[in-house]
Amino acid sequence: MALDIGVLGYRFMGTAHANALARLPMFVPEAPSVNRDVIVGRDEDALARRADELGFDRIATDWTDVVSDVDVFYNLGPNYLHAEPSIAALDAGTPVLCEKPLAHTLDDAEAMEAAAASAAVPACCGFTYRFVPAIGLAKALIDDSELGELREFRARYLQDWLVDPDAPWSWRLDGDLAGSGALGDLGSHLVDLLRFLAGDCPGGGEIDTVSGQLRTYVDERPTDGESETGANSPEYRSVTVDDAFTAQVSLDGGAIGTLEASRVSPGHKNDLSIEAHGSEGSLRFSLERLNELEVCTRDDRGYRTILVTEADDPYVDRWWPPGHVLGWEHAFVHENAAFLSAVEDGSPVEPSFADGLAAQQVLDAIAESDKRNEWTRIEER
Ligand code: SOE
Repeated sequence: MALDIGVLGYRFMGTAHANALARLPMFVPEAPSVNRDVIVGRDEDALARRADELGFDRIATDWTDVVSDVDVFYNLGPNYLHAEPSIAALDAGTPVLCEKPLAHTLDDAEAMEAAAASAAVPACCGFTYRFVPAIGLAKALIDDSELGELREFRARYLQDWLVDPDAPWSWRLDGDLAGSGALGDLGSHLVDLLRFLAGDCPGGGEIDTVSGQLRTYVDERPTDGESETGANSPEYRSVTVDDAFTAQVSLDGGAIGTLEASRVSPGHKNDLSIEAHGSEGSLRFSLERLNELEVCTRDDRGYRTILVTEADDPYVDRWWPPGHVLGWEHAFVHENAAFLSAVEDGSPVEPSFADGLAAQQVLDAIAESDKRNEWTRIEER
């Protein structure tokens, strides 16, 4: 019996996940079969069009009608809408995948994690980049001590879609709706990847103290339509989130690191890059060259580039012969297969809402450190 899927949100992430769901029968046939049942949004005309384009059977304009009516609920809406629908779904016993960051506030993230902890169903936070084959290989190398004891971790995520001061205002630029800017939107990926890659190795562990700086360079932007509240939008609206952040972090295992993200770095499109340096070696990854992993281990004189397309590389056996490279969207197929298999087995899923909350605690501490202008400890609030 196919799992009926309900999805809140039908734009960028709605498309990425709908595409992944459509690929499953062909490339991951052992994954549960799914029915793209209902897509939820506010604009009925846009919804009807997108439901047709994304292959959903029906539309709904009220998520409360959906969360207990489907087998699985995907919350791909704006950050301020992550908590209430996800908690309602979990309380109704419906498994949830919620996009990152888990929430726009630490309080909401804690409430979501608590709901997931008491629900007997999987709750996944959409840190998709864990499911890139080269990231899976990086984790295997680190866990096999190929780098020795981790000492330094450097991660950055640079984009430039807000370089133009006339790039229109959106909910992502409102602290009350998004929670933060580059910090939560992009920094959440960096924090999760650091936790995923370094969480289980000597020198790694959890981030315990941070020192952060946030910057907003453009403090108002033009609106190009109705505001989130539906009121007639003024010509310009304030930007109340960061355009960019940098942070120094220390891990409880002793390693140190830097995390930085920006949405105003000219020439950088989707430039997530990671470097990990240990006592025995280093590795380097770039999302814009996501099929490659650069590695320098004890026997190498410098970095060598591994093309991560062999059948025994993580997830690759789903796809093509060696050298037939994958794209950004394939990680969503891997993520959906893992999540839906956990739904079918009733087993825990990672990244979980607890992972989402752990990332939110770091984001919150970085913002707090910026406010206080001092190092700040990650509080288990
Ligand atoms: C916008 O910055 C964005 O779409 C992020 O929200 C995604 O998480 C990232 O993967 C790509 O860029």
